[in-house]
Amino acid sequence: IEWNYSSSLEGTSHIQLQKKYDLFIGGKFVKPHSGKYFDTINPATGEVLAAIAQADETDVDKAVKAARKAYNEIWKNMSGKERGKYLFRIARLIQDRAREFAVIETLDAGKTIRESRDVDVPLVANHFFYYAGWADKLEYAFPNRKVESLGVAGQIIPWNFPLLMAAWKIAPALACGNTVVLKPAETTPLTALKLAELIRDAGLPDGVVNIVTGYGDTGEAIVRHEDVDKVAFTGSTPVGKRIHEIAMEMGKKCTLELGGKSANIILDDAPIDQAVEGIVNGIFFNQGHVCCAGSRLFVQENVADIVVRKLKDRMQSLIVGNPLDKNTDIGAINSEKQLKTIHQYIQLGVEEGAELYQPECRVPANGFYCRPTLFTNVAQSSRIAQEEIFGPVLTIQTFRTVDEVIQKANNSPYGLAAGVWSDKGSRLFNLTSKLNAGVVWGNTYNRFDPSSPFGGFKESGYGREGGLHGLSAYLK
Ligand code: TXE
Repeated sequence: IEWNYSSSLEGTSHIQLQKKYDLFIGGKFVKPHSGKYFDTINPATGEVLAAIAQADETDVDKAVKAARKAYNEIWKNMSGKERGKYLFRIARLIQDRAREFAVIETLDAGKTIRESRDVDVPLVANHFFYYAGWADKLEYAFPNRKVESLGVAGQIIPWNFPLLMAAWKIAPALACGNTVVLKPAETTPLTALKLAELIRDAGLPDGVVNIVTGYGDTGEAIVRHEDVDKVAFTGSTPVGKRIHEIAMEMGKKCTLELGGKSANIILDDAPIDQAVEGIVNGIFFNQGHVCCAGSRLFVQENVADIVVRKLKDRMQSLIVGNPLDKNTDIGAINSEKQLKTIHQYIQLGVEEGAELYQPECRVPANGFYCRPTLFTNVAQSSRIAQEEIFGPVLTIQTFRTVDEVIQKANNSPYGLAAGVWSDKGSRLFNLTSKLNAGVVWGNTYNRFDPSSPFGGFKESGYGREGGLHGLSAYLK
């Protein structure tokens, strides 16, 4: 199948996808034991992109055995410098194939090509570069510890940043000398499989990275496998809790990056136009499929009217549509299931008495799309203000005093991220220190860097990815 996207991205004329993708085990693409395949869909059109192998327990066992063999026979004993060379090579190959990765990510996930091209893929390369640099310096990173790898890491990732989450998982694990069995999400397996090809081309020893595709049961088979030493999961809170229980029962190391309902707080001295851009980026970036999305906006009462007015104006100019078009701001919702969830929450918000605003805009007839959505007049206890929607839906509440907003912002089962907007450094730092969130941005939002640890508190999970903390999670 060929997609001609020359109108949206100059330079490359087309992308070719296979009709069928197999499992990547022991350095080779192999057929699934059951012979079963499932479809991955282009959410922008609803059309099938490719058939994907469905791994069962037997396949997972094969992948874990391949990872163990590679660990025992090669990877564990390789010098950090050698491991680093492979990671550098992967990083450079990602840069070489950046366009291909960006287009495939957009096709499979529905995210805009602007974001895949300018955010996801560059961050993926950066992540590999960053951890490549640490591979031969682990004893300097942890001077008081004997650094020792864990063994085989089982990694399960979601569909909102498919390639980036694969990089967040694989790069630190490999840098520390572990081998990997990774399962991408069922709706977005294509870039992880492309990464498997790239890893093979980079000459990585067979079995160091294995990619098994499938649904939740495939993920659970990884978690339950007795020869998997560490589990790293990014996904929903209910599944995270289940994985935690299994991992604890089996005495495995575990890190969880789960949901969020992050507060974005505008103080009355904030630079308003800049803050409005930050709000838009905070909630509409990647269709709101972001664990740290600034989905709860808190505006100080005396500037609330102007902020809401400017925000509505700005929302009117957002373009919802074909994710391959460079002008699109909001692409397709990742799946029909997720679109349904979002619609249910919008309906719920209306029933809860909040005031709904959606700009008039045209969305394509086929595919899964949702207009940017705003709720004002929102009660703190309402479900739309408490639960993760994971879509382009923002709730707005107002506050009078800083103490009040601290109390409201922290009144959430989650604790992943937050944003604060103010002209005064003292007000920013005062607030950031009192917010119960793993990451707090000041006068910006959704900024990422491989050197910054990322992760949450409470129902947002535990453990950190990125930076030295991210290395620590893959060492004994
Ligand atoms: O998540 P799941 P879903 C939230 C978001 C979203 C909701 C549901 O609110 O609306 O979760 O999304 C694998 N053992 N987030 O249903 O099921 C699954 O195959 C092992 C926030 O897609 O958690 C996929 O690879 N693995 C989040 C991955 O877990 C299992 C990102 C995530 O899917 C499993 C995604 C099991 N029992 C959703 N069941 C974030 N923090 O960014 C499923 N999986």
